Amino acid sequence: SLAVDRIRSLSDQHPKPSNIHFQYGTAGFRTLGSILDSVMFRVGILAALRSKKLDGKTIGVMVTASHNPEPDNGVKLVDPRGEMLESAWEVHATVLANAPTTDAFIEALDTFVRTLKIDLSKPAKVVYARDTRPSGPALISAIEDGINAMDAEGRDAGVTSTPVLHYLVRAINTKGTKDEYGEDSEEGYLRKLTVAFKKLVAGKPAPPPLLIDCANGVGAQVAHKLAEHLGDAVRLIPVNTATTTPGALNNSCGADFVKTSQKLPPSLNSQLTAGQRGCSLDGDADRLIYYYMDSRNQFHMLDGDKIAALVAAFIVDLTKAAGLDDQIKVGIVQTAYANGGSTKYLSERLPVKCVPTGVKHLHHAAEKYDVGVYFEANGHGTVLFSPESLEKLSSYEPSTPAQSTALNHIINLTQLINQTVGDGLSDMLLVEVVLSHKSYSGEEWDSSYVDLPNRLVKVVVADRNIFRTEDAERRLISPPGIQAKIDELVRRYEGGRSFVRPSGTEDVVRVYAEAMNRTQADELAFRVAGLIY
Ligand code: 16G
Ligand code: ZN
Repeated sequence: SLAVDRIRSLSDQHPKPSNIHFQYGTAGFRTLGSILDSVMFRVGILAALRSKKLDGKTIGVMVTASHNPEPDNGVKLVDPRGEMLESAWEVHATVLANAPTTDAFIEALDTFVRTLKIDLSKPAKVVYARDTRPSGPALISAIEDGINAMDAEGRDAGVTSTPVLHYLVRAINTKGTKDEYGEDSEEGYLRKLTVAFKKLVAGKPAPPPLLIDCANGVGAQVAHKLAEHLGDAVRLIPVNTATTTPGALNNSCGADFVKTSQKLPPSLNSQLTAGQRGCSLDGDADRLIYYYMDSRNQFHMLDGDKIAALVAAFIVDLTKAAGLDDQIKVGIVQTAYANGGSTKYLSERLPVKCVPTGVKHLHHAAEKYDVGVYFEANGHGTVLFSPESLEKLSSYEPSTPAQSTALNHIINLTQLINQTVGDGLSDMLLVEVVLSHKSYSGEEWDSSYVDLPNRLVKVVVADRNIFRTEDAERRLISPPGIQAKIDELVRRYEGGRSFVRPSGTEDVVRVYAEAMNRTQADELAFRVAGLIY
């Protein structure tokens, strides 16, 4: 049974602030770091219980608020294969986090254990990590109290990126099995990626040095180590690496800044020269946005949609070259935020599915393809190879040297790509591989299709929960009547498209619009916003 006395005395040290409702949303719990202490303690307990429920498999806990401002923090749980926590447990997490007192919490725990028939005699293992936020260490110690309250085994993975933590969870749980994912350490991760990368670019001319904007976050630390492992294979130049400067994190830099403002971070202005390319990570290094300066010193952004198009085309080419194209089919997963230009371009070539925002939706949809390429426009994404495809790759006998080369490339890609979750650095190496194989500059990559001008607007409303959507968030079903008005507005704009959805991470409603030119996209966005005030 539960060690009630121990839980009680530890829980009393982590009281829930009154008048605050916590919610496990698309990205876990996320709010001001200063009010998350009780949530972290309870998440430690929940992680241990999830581990017991899954027969002692290791569960991951990541403390980060990604691209949000420095005072924010957050926490999310990672399931045994390195994927996001199963949705049903998001509700349990929310219930436990909101029990007002220690007594109420213990009662909720007890009910939870009985309803889910969790066998408390099973072992429990939890691995946890944090990003560079100043609130991180205290929040980690609250998680440790939760783990100790359950007498579970904790492993501190220190300060590292979100994708490394996801990798670790999968590596730990597959250790010694035939599905072994890699050595269960950050070093093991770096080695796995860089060994695959070096094989993929062997014999190719070294690409020009690559600027990486690390958003002054944990990506800086991982990028530095990655650069050492890569040596001359590609020279990385990490910038915005001030992880200890107060207020610097995600401030006018990083992938979210670039995507949202469609601008180069001012700190890179003098560094990115004509013809050069660079990229930005977000605060926990799970997102990636590329860009380049053209010969007239114009900035061009290459977002998640452009990455998906580049990578998917490359994998299709390789399956053809290997003679596997009728056995291994590539499919794409996007969200409503994917630029209409990309959706048109991709759906003329490959199956494309649209799903609601949030990595777990994309991930699950991508699992249904032989090779599923999923990217959010904001730069979060990866490529999944199904177990059957991996099997085919390992048993396939190529009939020509050219087929054999292509097959080896695909196999190396399965090692280079972090298949647990979107991974800014792994995706960056993937992009570099494709550019190197195709001898593409940023400009050539960009030319596959033209982005439609678009505009994203935030609207603060009294209650965002009254906004409900259908059709992968592309249509509003509530409040009634608004969708018809949106449709009517959209019809007046050439190439117009617009949708409204409640944010899963902020107390706002988002409006997206695109049209044939900048002015029209802006106008459509603001007129649709006007409908929902
Ligand atoms: C979270 C999601 C991200 C999504 C974003 C949308 C994960 C790990 N992260 O950051 O994929 O794009 O939320 O935010 O799922 P919004 O709901 O506020 O628009
Ligand atoms: Zn992130």
